[in-house]
Amino acid sequence: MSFNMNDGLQKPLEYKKNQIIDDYTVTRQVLGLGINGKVVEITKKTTNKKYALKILRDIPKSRREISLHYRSSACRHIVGIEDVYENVYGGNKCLLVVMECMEGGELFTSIQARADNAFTEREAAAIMRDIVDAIAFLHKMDIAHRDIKPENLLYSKKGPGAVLKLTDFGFAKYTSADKSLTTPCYTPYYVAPEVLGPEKYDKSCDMWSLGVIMYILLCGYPPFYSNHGQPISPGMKKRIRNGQYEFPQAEWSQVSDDAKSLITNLLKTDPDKRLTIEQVLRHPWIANNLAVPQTPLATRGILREETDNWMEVQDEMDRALAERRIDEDQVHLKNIGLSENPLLARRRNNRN
Ligand code: I85
Repeated sequence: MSFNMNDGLQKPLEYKKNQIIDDYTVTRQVLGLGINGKVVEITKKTTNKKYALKILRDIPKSRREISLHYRSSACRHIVGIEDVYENVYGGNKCLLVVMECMEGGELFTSIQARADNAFTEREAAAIMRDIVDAIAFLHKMDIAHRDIKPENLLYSKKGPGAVLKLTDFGFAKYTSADKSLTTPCYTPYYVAPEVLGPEKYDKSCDMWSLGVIMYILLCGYPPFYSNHGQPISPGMKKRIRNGQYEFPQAEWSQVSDDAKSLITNLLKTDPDKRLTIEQVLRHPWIANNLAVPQTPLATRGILREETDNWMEVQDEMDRALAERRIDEDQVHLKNIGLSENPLLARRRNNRN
């Protein structure tokens, strides 16, 4: 196996120039549609093994996606990259990413399909631990994923022994604190905030998503949703902005306080107050996930009842993520301005 060898000795990414169809049989089986490209099933000719192929246009953005994904794929909880091709396809330059095939499908589909009755808080904690490991790996390398959502969490296979992995680096961003290489010369007095970079706020976007996913894992419905079944209502926007959500008794009365406190500290509207991935790793519900109570959860039943609404839940998470990616950059600009500027600081005090 060429991926998941977490020995720090990753071979450099090589774009193969020969035709992908020399090495793989491309099927018509579509596995999914991303915003940036289609994912189809292919088989390697020499081994007859299945893989997933993501087809991207050859533009700088796609090269960044591939480079960040490739560097991350040494993690056990991130989908592995097998090969990358640079081919011309109908006159257009394309980048073809061959990934290990995740045959177990999406996280919540698999929870919903479980045959055994009880899905417990301890199992939810084990799943969270896997997602947390993926994010910790990325954040340590100063990579923010920025699109952590249920559709991007896939199981390696069906049944026991399946590994949960994160995919789609289409919005991922390198968030180096050290901009000295990219911006070699500025005088600190005059440096614009965007030059310093919104380092921390990209990572905090991942932490918010983690909070939303954990909430859904524990009850089967999202913390924020629109009341009338419309895609995105002004009311829902307002609740997200104000962090207005509840733990309704019916599903939450048996859930541990540790779990609720973790969610509460992930769904902080102020990114500065939100937990970092390092803090989550040390949180007892994650660090000690084997000792989490085996309380049965309502999740599976609710996911089944609400199957028809699941597409809407996904759309809403997409839009919320898109807004957050923009919003938190602005929050960052505001924060720097306030801290450096006595006039603004006085205005702020007057307001309160
Ligand atoms: N295997 N977001 C939703 C899929 N193996 N999938 C999406 N962006 C990506 C599809 C649309 C994620 O980068 C995506 C990307 C990569 C994959 C991917 C990678 C590796 C898979 C967009 C499957 C699969 C394979 C066999 C069976 C099944 C699923 O999706 C299922 F169980 F569903 F039947």
